[in-house]
Amino acid sequence: MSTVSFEVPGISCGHCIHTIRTEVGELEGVKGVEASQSDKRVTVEFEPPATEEIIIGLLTEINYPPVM
Ligand SMILES: [Cu+2]
Repeated sequence: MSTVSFEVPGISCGHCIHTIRTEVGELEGVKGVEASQSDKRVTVEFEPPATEEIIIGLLTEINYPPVM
């Protein structure tokens, strides 16, 4: 199991949190998603076949690109 944490400046409200949790949570291999509105961070616990690159790609696709 791996954990990765991203800064996502586009998080502005509870709807963003809900969208991110739902979309990232549906990725195969993702075991947990935490998204925080106050510090604009997304933390994901995952295992294969999910990868950091796939998670970044999905966040970018749904218009919440992480800042690395
Ligand atoms: Cu929002």
